[in-house]
Amino acid sequence: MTPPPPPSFTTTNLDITLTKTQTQVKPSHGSCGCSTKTDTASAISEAMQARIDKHPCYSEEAHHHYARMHVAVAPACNIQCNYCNRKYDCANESRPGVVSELLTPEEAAHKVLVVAGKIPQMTVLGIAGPGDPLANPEKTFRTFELVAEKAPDIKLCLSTNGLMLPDYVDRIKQLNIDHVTITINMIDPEIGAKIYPWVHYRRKRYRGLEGVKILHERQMEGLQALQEADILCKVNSVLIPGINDEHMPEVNQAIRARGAFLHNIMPLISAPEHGTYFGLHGQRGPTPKELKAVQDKCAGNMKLMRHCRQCRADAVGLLGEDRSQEFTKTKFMAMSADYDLATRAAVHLSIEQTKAAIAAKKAATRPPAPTVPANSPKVLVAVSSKGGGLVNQHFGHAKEFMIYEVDATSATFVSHRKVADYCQSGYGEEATLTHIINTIADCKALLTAKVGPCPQKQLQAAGLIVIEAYDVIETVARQFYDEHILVTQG
Ligand code: CLF
Ligand code: SF4
Repeated sequence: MTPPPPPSFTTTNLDITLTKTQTQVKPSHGSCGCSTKTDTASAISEAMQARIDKHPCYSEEAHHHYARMHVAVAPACNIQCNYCNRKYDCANESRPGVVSELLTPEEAAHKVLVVAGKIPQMTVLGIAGPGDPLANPEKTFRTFELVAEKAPDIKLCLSTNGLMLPDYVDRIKQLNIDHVTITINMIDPEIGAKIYPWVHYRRKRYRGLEGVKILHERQMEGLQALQEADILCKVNSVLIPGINDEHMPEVNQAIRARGAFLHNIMPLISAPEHGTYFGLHGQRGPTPKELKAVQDKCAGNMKLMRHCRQCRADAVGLLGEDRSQEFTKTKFMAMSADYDLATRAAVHLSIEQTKAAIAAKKAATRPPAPTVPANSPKVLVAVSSKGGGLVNQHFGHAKEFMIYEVDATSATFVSHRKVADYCQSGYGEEATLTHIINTIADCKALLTAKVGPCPQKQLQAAGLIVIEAYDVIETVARQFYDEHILVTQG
């Protein structure tokens, strides 16, 4: 069989030499203080690193290179969240307002083998809905069993509201599901009562505080049990301004104490057209600034996930790219399952070589410590990237920008911001450009592979320095900082 082409960014075709930047490199100063800084005080052990290396959600670095897919096999749910409308997928791990095609475990397993053949960098299968996977245990576990039998190199991942988790930790362990997400929005039931109107537990419906207490106790018990079973646990928390925003550091503290590996604080998305209780009652989501402020408050305590894309329950591809429409039920059922372990291993090796080349480039350009002033200001920069950890996308093709916080010693990823596609069929839309500029107006610079003269002028008029480059993101960010911020600081 002819192996499929490797991903578009490999050591063989990656030009990681700075080719087009408009800035000048200062020969003696160097340019890169590429951050290995994380949101956790403690470093990750080698063994732990190996467990998360190819998981795009658990490792920020992996998300530039490896993809995940979800299969929608779990329709039922056992609680009600005020940000959820049962017409759509579970909003705990999905973008609200999206409906997935429901699959049987057999259909789902076939889909996984098809996708694993066509997208060999897909390394993780997640089950995240459209309801709660553990409210549908047989369908969920049957799917995992079928996939584990046929595709042993795919990591299994599960996302749940936690109500039934304590009952299934043994089964999760037995099936070698190494990554579990629990959505925990509160540890104070009084706050929980504003989020959850009812809970259905052991054939009985509990309303208000009574139900929330059960949910809270079961979530804590489940989290503890995962720790004892040595299963990696990520906690998702939906940030709801005025309800749990000030409470979030307490949630962070509690989950950390029970061994959670990663905290993903994600914004509430509530539009009236989604028909959720919050959407219909005017409950707003946080602004990017509010979200970042809460994330920063929790960042000292444990590792935070900031690259979540709130994907669909049938998502396919790298985080941020949506290839689900290539694999609708009609399409994938007509495709053959070309899963091949050796081909996949070769592609993964090529990705690892790319990662090593990027790491070497970063290390080689690190600036000497004495040149770094202690009190350098932090600034935000917006980056257009189509993956690989590179500035490698034309401004006009960006559907989202990666936001990095840069100072004299580090360049740290902080969030993504979605925008409408400016360059539609080659014609820039004026209103779209205004929207994009407003979205990144708090940034000092735009780092992009290329931008046309017209948008460039308007970006500059809005106060952004435009840097055209094709290189490792942190390298370009640090170079921009050294040449435009450090010099102005004197
Ligand atoms: Fe899926 Fe979730 Fe597993 Fe990832 S998603 S079940 S942990 S494989 Fe990832 Fe998507 Fe965010 Fe979820 S970006 S919504 S955190
Ligand atoms: Fe909806 Fe998910 Fe909450 Fe269930 S757990 S109500 S599916 S958001």
